[in-house]
Amino acid sequence: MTLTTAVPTSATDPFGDDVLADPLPFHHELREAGQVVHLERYDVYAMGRYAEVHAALVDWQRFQSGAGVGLSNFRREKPWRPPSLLLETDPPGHDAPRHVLEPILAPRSLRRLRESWQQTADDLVDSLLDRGTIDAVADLAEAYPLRVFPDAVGLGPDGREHLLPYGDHAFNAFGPPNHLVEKGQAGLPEVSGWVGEQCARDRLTPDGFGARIWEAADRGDITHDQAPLIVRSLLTAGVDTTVHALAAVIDGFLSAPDQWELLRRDPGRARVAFDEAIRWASPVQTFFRTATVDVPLGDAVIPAGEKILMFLGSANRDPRRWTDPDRFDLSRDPSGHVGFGMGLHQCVGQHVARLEAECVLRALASRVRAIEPAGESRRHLNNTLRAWASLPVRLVPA
Ligand code: OVM
Repeated sequence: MTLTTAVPTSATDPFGDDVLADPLPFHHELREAGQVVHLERYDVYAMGRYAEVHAALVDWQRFQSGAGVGLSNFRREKPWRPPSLLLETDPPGHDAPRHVLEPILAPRSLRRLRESWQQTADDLVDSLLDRGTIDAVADLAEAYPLRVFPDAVGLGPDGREHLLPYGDHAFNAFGPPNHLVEKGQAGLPEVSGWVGEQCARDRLTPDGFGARIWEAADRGDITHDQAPLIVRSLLTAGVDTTVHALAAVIDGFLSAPDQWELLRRDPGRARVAFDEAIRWASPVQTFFRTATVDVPLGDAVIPAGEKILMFLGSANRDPRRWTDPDRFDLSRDPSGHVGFGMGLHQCVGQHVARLEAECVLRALASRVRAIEPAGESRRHLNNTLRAWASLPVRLVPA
């Protein structure tokens, strides 16, 4: 076999603690090594450059999701849970669930939530200002989504503490079975059992996203068997993602206090600030695809059936695409970033995330003169998420 001799290789474990804690040096190596790199440790391929990652994301025919978007190849291994009808599937099966969920989470459906979500953000920030020094992760980035999103889905009041551990485990499970996955195993039966139960029709309030999914089954747009799994996608992908995205935007402003001044002067920049944070931090760092055919790429060939790890976070800081990519900069146009993916599978919940972030940033911008570091920040390690465990900050009132 000489096929792979043209492919540069790396012996680094991208899911090792050191890389997860600070992935940027590895991303640089990956981009410099070539269009595609073979990762010896897992015998998979990797892409770190914007052009290649973007091209693969929009090429669902040659880069499929149905074999799983984690390291595990569903053609050979049993998935840890029934595969997602949205994330881990390809057309044509993917299409009905996607078409059902899209309008439920579209901007016009979210309009009715804006006023109360803004009020909740205003109240939360007022209470945080009374305390002065807070942990921007626990007290803001976790607290806010947990106040608005489970209600919007239509969950009951009990057991909501399982949401974050479930999402954290699901995102770990896209990686190899390392200590981060093992850490989640002990509590998994209870957490996973609770999540499964909440997807049933009679557990959901009649006015939420969940009820609307079940109504789509009544119309025949999806089957009644599919409805609970689509509700499960909301519970899997809708909480940890927004938590770590909110933490990222706070971290962005900590890294560039002059940008906070810009937002304060013009709170209309809240949306661009959030998208720039998604580009800059890429809370979802990676997803795999599987080659459906031999894919030639420069001098290399990715053989059919092999997994390819796409580094969204690396593409979002590729200097071939972005000027001064490491700078958190509200004056750039971050659109085109791949932090929400791209193409057919692009994040269906992105408008929910943007609305949450806009409410939080507007509440902060009108009340807070400065956000200052107030202690040691701590990373939270996850095989897929770029996350903070703790960001102690002082909120200086305006
Ligand atoms: C899902 C899903 C979708 C996107 C991300 C994700 C855990 C899960 O449909 O369950 O991450």
